[in-house]
Amino acid sequence: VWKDGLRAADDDVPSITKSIVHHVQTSLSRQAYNLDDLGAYQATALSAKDNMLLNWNETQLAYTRKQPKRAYYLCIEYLMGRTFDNALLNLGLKDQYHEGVGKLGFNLEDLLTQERDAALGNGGLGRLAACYLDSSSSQELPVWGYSLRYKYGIFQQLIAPDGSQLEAPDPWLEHLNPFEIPRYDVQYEIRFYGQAERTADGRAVWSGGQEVLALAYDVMIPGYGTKNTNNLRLWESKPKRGFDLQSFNAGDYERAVEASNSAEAITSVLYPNDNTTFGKELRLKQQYFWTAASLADIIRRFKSLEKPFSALPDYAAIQLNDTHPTLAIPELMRILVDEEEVPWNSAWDIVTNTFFFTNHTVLPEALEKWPVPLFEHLLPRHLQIIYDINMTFLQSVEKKFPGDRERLSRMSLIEEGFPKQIRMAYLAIIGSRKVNGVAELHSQLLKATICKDFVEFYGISKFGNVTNGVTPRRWLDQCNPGLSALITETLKIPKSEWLKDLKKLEGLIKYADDPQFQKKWAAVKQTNKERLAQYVEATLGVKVNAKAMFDVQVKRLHEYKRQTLNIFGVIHRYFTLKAMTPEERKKANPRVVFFAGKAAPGYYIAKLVIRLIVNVARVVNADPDTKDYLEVYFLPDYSVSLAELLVPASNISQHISTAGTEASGTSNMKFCLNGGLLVGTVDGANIEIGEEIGEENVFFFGHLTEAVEDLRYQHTYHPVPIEQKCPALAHVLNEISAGKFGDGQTYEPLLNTVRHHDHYLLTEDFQSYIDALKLVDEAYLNQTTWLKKSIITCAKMGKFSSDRAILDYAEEYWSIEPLKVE
Ligand code: 26Y
Repeated sequence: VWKDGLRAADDDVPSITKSIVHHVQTSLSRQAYNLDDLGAYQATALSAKDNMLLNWNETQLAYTRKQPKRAYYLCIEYLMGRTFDNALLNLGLKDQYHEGVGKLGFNLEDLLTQERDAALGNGGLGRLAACYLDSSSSQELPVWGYSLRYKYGIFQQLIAPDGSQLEAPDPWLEHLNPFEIPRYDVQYEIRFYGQAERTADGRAVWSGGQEVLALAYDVMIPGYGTKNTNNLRLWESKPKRGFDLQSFNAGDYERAVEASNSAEAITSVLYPNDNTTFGKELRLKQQYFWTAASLADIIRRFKSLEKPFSALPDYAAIQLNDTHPTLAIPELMRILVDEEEVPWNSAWDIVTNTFFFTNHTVLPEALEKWPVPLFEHLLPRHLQIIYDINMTFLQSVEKKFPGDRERLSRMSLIEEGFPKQIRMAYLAIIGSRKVNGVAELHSQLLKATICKDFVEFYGISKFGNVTNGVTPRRWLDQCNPGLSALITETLKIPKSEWLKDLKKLEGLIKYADDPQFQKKWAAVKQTNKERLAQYVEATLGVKVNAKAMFDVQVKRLHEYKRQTLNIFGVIHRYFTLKAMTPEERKKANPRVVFFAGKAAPGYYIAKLVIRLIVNVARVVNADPDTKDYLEVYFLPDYSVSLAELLVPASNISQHISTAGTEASGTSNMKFCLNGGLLVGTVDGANIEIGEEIGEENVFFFGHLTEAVEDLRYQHTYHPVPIEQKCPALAHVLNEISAGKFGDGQTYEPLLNTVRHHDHYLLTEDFQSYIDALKLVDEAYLNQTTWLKKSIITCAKMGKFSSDRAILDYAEEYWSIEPLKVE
């Protein structure tokens, strides 16, 4: 029913088809009779968007009216994946749209795959942010996300004929993006460079330099089973003045557009680095551009409430997701002190009650530090402010620990050296109300390492833990509709109930031994494996044995994540199978090993690992002796959408980082939620997964965190040759060197990282890894006990819903409350 000329779809099928046709003819100005899937997708998505918009408007109106305290989630990455399917699910309109689209001669499933992933992130950090937005809306919490509208997301990964990774741009905005709304009325001016001159009253005037515009784009975040629809606001950089008219008139067109190009460069591309810093000025520019625009927006909204600035912490909590938005701290000081004339100490009080900081890694190479000269050139006023914060802070340290000069230099925001560097993590710690890690072990490690001095200074209560979570909407219901339906049918409660209260999955435990239920459970997994096999056939042109056990490791390529351990294990398995008689082989457990993941373009060793995997796959898959027992695939261009195919299809997944290096991991949660069993080290959230589902259902192996430091010490000062320490691994490395998988020379730099310092302790963990995989094989042979493990694993994953995590942040950190939109 059309309520008025502009009003779009209602939720009955005739209105839906009507609104789709309306968009075909108006928004797309095309005709229904010669429409392709892309056009049909766009029109259908626009129709769904209209539905979301109504909810979005009502939500924002409710927030404006009731003025609740809000939380702002600042994350420089949001790995959203596709929006359309999730929107239909959350709106509860999937069936209606399926039917409506069918009436127009299209298949909804085909239309869904027309959408390009919004891949504005690298990995765990960005995907976590996306899950948290879904949970915020679903839990009816007033939370807004802020980030950048990168014109190009994470690069597309191609595999060259020699097996190495190639990168291509990701022009995800090439076609119309139906899910974003440009807000031409929301723009802020952002300054860079120039001069900062202190004035007598402790304030300063920052002038000159470059000014660019930040333009807002809004992305609606619908909640599941609620009207509440939050907002993700993305900033695009634009030149303040279109181009330099003077140069233009003088005929110098290049110069005329230079300034505009430099402004647009800021949000042109996502940096493809994950867990390693690189210190480029453009990246610092991105960080400031984003935090300054977001703060300007937050402050404008706060000012409309007409409250004194001292009330800011009662109306806004700002979450700093890792150190990337830490500039928000000196920026808020600048706004308060320089622009709003708030006295320095009052301003600092406001700041330290408004911000919250989450750390996502303990790897030293990921800790951001900016060289003072670069920083001073780009943000002269902010450097002054940081120096002032540092001085006051160190005075208070001196007061608490008189005469402890070592401590002062350890805790200083400025690291001495050539050049001096600003320690962003320390700035985030001292500028925030509370600090947390993302899994129990990680939070413990933080307190014992990076935060140690700060724990001694502030006391332990400033430091907490919020274990990560994942949204069961996308990571179960959406990616695994078969399992979702089976769960609903078995629990005999509406799906909306357990999807919002994931502990309800425990109701499955009593069926874990039931042969009928087990049979259905196994059938769902089999269907998912066949779906993946079809994808592999369609993309790589090879047939996968879907009867074999599917073994999956998908994540960013990084030495600490040890994809090397996996591929060396595969090679070991291949040699073992090769050495068997055909009769012996028949007893082996057939296995298909999948890898996927991107390497940072400049990360040489990680790229070599990809090359090795691809070439091992070539040799192994071509061997008729072992073909029935072992296949290996590297699936190119890992993405959220590919994960949605892989996660439901795994029998086991591997999370095998060196103990103490993976802060949490979140794909471990996704695989287990879908009934895949976990092979992993005692690290990150693996530990808590083990606690929840019972260690008898997890395949743990490897050294514990406590042992790592000693082992590394041994490796440095008392190295034992690898032949002696781990002959099986030595054999694998020697065969690679000898050219078994293509030119051995190519891999020497990678092999040497293991032979020499072995920082990630492969030689120490290899044997126990192989042993763990043997246990997996034995367990898999008994399908009854295996299925029981699989069912219990899923049933006990309730803790890892991102709803639990976001409610924890809301209550223990941000002090915000749900506000239901009626
Ligand atoms: C400084 C810059 C180069 C940088 C860019 C991206 C540094 C770090 C990152 C990304 C870090 C990241 O994704 N960390 C992951 O966060 C997940 C969510 O908390 C964790 O589950 C995962 O263990 C951790 O590696």
